[in-house]
Amino acid sequence: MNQERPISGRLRKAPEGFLSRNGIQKVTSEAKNGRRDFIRSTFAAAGAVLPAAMAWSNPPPTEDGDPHILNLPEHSKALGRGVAADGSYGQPSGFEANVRRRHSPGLTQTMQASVSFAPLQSLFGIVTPAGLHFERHHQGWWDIDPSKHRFMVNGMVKSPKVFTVDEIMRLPAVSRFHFIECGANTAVEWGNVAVPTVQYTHGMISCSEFTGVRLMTLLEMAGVDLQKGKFVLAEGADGSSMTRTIPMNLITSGEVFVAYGQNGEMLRPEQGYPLRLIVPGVQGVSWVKYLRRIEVGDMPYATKDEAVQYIDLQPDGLARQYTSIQECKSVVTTPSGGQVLLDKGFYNITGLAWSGRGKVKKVDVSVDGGRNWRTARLESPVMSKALTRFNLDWVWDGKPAIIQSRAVDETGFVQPTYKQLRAVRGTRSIYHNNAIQSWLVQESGEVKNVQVA
Ligand SMILES: Nc1nc2c(c(=O)[nH]1)N[C@H]1C(S)=C(S)[C@@H](COP(=O)(O)O)O[C@H]1N2
Ligand SMILES: [Mo]
Repeated sequence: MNQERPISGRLRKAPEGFLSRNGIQKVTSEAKNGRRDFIRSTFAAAGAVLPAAMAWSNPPPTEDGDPHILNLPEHSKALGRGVAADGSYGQPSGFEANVRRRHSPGLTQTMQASVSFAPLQSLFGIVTPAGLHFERHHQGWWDIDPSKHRFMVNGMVKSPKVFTVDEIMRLPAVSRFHFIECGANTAVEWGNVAVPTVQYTHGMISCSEFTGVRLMTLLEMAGVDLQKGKFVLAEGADGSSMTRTIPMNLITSGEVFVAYGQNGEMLRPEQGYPLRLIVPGVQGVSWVKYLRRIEVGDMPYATKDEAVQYIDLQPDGLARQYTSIQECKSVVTTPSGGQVLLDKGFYNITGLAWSGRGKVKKVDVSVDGGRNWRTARLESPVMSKALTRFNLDWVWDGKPAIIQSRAVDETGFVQPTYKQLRAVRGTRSIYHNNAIQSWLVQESGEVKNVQVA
């Protein structure tokens, strides 16, 4: 399970005397604003650590002035590889082979009814590359022939309709960035620390630009009866009988859509190719993959995946049903469990925040287990029901530090501590754990998953 790359791979110890001779001057002359000033002074304070790229793109000349031109690497002298004559689909660098989605051994009995987690610790920005999108299958995934796939609208409509994928792709399209989070994300941490890395604690979330047709457009084409029709049932074409009730008000608002596109290309088979339902802000299970049918009805359907599964057991022994919205949540992705800081000094604390109720308004970060908080920078774009990236400057003094993030959304909802969440929800739930995550940076630099009281 030790697939984590130490983040210190990006930092290098400068050669002796380097800061005073060359490096710091270069940075100083470029110092135009407070941020650069901050970085300069913190590197000076930290003593000897400076990202190599800030000062040099080539190795510095040696003492006798040798500019190293005779030591050019092979890739600067020989011909590189050409484009492929029969076309190609680009692949990540071979040096990034460790960046993979991974399953958690022992979590599920079969690989068909299982989960693979996205490597959040290795991702930048807010978009999840399609090949690293988390997977949750109830009965395996399929690569369905789009020319044979059909999508039906029936129930409380004037004229039930069957669409081909081509017919859907001719209709007015929308493209939107949204996160999808499995309701069971962070489930194993309800009672205590259970897994070592952010990939396993929070990796059942991904964010993509999806493209498709508003479900309302398709319902209107079938002559939906909005007087009677207050809910729809969404059904997938795999063997899991994945069916979920969705309230009509989410559909009339125009938010729900039937997607065929993901990050500029067709959906990946693992994500429901050729059609999947996008239900922004709502837990992943309602984003039905291999979507083949929408039935309009006048009450909730109480299917197996909402009556007995995907319910929240409360401390009093009763269970909540139809708790679909993914509440405001955030997590620091670097530094995070399994990573190693090799030296004290400057680090960029970074992470992700999201809310199923709209935009993220603010993220605060603590490095002392929640006693003091500083407000992080939110990187643009900040979009409704999409992942939001945050960053914060930090100088590690080499002493143990507990790093946390706390998000607030535009409704004013504040992400709870474990203490607050457990006071309401107990510890026996599976779904909707949005508690504040803590990472302990130990004196050795090793980062560990911990929970603070
Ligand atoms: N048809 C179908 N749709 C499905 C599922 C499934 O097993 N079959 N799993 C659901 C669950 S529980 C989740 S969390 C998401 C996962 O989507 P992903 O595999 O694209 O990450 O799809 C949902 N839609
Ligand atoms: Mo899920």
